[in-house]
Amino acid sequence: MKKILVTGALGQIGSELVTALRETYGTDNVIATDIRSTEAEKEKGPFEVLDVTDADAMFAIAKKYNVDTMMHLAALLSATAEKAPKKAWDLNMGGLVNALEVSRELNLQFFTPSSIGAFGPDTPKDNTPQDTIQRPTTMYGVNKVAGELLCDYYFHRFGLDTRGVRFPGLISYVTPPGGGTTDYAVEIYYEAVKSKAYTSYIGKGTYMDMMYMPDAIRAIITLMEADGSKLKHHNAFNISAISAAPEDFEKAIQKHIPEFKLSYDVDPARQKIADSWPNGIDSTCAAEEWGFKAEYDIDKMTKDMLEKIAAK
Ligand code: VAH
Repeated sequence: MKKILVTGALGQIGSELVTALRETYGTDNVIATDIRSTEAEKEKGPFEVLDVTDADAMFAIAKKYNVDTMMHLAALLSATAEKAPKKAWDLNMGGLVNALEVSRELNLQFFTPSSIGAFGPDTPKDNTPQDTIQRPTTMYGVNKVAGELLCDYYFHRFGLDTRGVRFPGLISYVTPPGGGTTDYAVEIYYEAVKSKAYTSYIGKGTYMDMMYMPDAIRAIITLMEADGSKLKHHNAFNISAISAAPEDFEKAIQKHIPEFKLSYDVDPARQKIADSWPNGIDSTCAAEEWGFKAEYDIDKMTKDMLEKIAAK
């Protein structure tokens, strides 16, 4: 039976991943950790406060619970990282090296996400291949490319079973994202329900890969359960479900809220980041090597998002 340590467990991905892992493997087999704690979290299952830049603390928690799997999610996202690049480097890379070292010392199976942010302006923008040029122009992207290479290194050098995916922008209604470039694609649904109007900081015609959180969570668990001998790539699998621009969300929302109005007030900083990323990536390797398949297109996601937010 798996015993899993999750870092960044209170984040947009972590909060839903912990719930899904506990349903799959049992509450007591999933140790949630984050830089802060809440009483509510402690009541849901094993929880520890952990600053991922503290290697000794991370090792102690992994040892205390005798885990066999590490899912490392704690990181600063793209827009925040551009405002504080040195802090982002220290947290994103320091935390990752600690998680890899603890995993190596205790021989844990390892997961950490990369992102479409690992691509840059020179990367082919459409049907972006699994293996292609990666010269990102953001600190977040530099962190993600370095992270991909580090995870490959730990696999080849130490035989550590490292696995990961390049996530698109993730859309969810449980825990809001913080400091991302794709956050507009979450905000738009909340504002559609609340005020039937939204002003997008990303401009019309800006295509980016997106995915509904249920598809993302299923992808993590499917990849980690896959037969490792069948994986040609181990880390940084391209996965996507939707390639969309703000006007595509507007159209999908108007099928449910006809009076919904989308306007634009472009934020140059986040637009610059978005413009450096692909329009749509190719997920063939993930499909062939471990059976990745997204179930939510923009219409199915929009229906569920609006219903769930209205019910909150
Ligand atoms: C961000 N949501 O915007 C994250 C993600 C692909 C985007 O990495 O930074």
